[in-house]
Amino acid sequence: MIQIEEIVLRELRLPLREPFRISSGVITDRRIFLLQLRDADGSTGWSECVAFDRPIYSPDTIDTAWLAITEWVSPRVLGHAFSHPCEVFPVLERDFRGHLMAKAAVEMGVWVVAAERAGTPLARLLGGTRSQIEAGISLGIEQSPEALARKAELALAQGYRKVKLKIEPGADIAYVTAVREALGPDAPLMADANNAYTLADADHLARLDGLGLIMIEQPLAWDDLVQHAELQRRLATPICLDESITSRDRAHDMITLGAGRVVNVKPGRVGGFASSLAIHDLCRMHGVPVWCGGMLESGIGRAANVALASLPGFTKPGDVSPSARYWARDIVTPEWTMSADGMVDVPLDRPGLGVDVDVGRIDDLTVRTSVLRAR
Ligand code: OSB
Ligand code: MG
Repeated sequence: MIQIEEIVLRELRLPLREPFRISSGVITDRRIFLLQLRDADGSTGWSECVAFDRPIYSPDTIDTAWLAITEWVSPRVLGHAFSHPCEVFPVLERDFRGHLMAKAAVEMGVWVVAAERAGTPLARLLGGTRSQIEAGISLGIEQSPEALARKAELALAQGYRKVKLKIEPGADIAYVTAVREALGPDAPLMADANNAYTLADADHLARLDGLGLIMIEQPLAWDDLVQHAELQRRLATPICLDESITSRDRAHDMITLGAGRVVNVKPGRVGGFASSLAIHDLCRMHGVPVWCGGMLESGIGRAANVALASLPGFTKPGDVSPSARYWARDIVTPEWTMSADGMVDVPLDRPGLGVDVDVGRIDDLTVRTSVLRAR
């Protein structure tokens, strides 16, 4: 039995080494939202709520997630006994719409506590089978095609097994072409538009077909499936859905409609690990590859992603860069690193997240705290 008695919410500021620009906005100072859960026996687990400060990716924000966790999520978990962390998500979904990143943060924290209690690495508790995962890099929109091509060359030289380019109208064909020419015909390249296009751009997007992309991620609206299906019929490049896949049901709809051929799974976006596992299992059954995306997480959220990416259906490199790419200094030890051939080790030598959380440094960076307890 797992019974969570206390959840401590904290917000910290962690400046990104470089601003990260996607079509819908730019992220500079990352506001980081951390949770520390404690159960009745004193086992603790950390988790990260991956929402941004503004709703530029999904409707969730740090402030709405803080409210949702305080008012509606934590009361359904605190003081309640669960025999397995899989039982948490259904309890959070009952008569409670949306707020998936808030639900995910708590649900994933319960998984971490359960792994700690069982003396099992989180990756193993989730059903992970790999001891290393393949790393890809996601490159933000740059000032010029040349600037982007230089970054992409560097990424390939560092060993990354996939290079993802953020695109938007005005920063697409010329940018991807410059990178393709710099990297050569065989380099594993893809693009991510974060909803910057409409179906009216189908002919324009079809020009990407000549550039050998492994996939194009979420070109159309953040909550669309039907128009993506129409676009997929007009593109040779496989569409990968990110924002639109918020549940196993939406993944099923994607498959039924032919709205995409690949899924980027982010546990925060879909409500946590149980939902991620359901999407993984469904996609695997249908032969649809999945891979683990990123949300510019600190080392705590990254640990969750690495554990998830160790499952067998995660057959393409994730958006998982080492700590040093994002931060001057991460809040975990050891920091996340990548080998020269683009692999990240799944920590399997210890229970839980597999990294030490630097509580002293977190204390120094914390700008607000709230302690929630079972009543
Ligand atoms: O769409 O995957 C995305 C970052 C911010 C918002 C949306 C996305 C991303 C990334 C970054 O691609 C991935 C990472 O954490 O490195
Ligand atoms: Mg994306």
